[in-house]
Amino acid sequence: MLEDPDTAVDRQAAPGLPPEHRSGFVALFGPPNSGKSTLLNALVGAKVAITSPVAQTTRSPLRGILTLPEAQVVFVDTPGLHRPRHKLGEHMVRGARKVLEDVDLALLVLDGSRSPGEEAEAAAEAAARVRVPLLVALNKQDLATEESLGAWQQWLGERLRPEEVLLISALRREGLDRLVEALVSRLPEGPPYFSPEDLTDQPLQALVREIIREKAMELTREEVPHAIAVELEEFRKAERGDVTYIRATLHVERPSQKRILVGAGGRMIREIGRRARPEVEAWVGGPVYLDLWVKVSEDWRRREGFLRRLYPQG
Ligand SMILES: Nc1nc2c(ncn2[C@@H]2O[C@H](COP(=O)(O)OP(=O)(O)OP(=O)(O)O)[C@@H](O)[C@H]2O)c(=O)[nH]1
Ligand SMILES: [Mg+2]
Repeated sequence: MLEDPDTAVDRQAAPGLPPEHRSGFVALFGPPNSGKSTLLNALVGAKVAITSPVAQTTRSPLRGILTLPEAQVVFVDTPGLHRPRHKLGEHMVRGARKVLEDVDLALLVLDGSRSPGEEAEAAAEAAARVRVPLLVALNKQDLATEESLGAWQQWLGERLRPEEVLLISALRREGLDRLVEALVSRLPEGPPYFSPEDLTDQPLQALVREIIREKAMELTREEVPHAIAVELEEFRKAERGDVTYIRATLHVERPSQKRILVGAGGRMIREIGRRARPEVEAWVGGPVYLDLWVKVSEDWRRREGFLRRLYPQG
């Protein structure tokens, strides 16, 4: 795999910090589709995680960094907790649970616009086990009703008794200042973990893969979005002023899905590239040539070897 940037700063040498500077890690966890990645982006003020209307978008934990004068909050976005049906699902849930073992605070993100149901159970089980302060963000307040919020308040009171429940809309960026305040006040004192200009710890290559996957998910339906995995085959960084060449393979599970992703006369795959390119170029910092290919990798979501290659941290 390609290299991770070394972004960590020396925690001993941080001159000019206020004496009560706080820093720490906050897990964003919860059921699929509750808005965790949207919230991460809103908090960080940049798109560091992909989002989509379909559940189970995020596949591996990733960090977004918020640096304030008085604190640095490292948010860890996690895959939605659910009952897995294949090895990829197991990998996702395992990754999310592991994050909860190693953070300073846990923020359970729930969809406040839907009453608690079956999909909240896996999150409730994980939340009941956290050993750090638990806060709850009832998200999507722009869509919520008194009834749905009331149902959540009752459910939370009976099941989890979090330290604080905050009503927010990640999409509309409402309630975020109060949320950040509630989190920062509970972080331990200490110097920052990352440089102030860092927004994420993901390598450029990981961001590019995810942007391509987001666009492919956006343009497909039903099972297809879930069956897509993106692998970078080549990433030739341009010399000054030149074009960066990126070749990626979009893996799908069946020939029918490949036909959809390629599209008539290659129209679909070109559209994916067209949508991905500006965002990729913004991260790369210059012009990019995206060379996208589609390949059938049968039942890859059930194959350990494939998952280990594409999602090595699990
Ligand atoms: N109306 C509304 N929609 C929201 C809000 N927050 C997130 N969404 C939408 O909810 C959907 C899911 O958002 P994501 O951020 O991908 O959800 P997630 O929790 O990261 O999902 P997984 O990664 O699948 O677990 C997207 O269509 C978002 O635009 C909100 O505050 N209001
Ligand atoms: Mg997500």
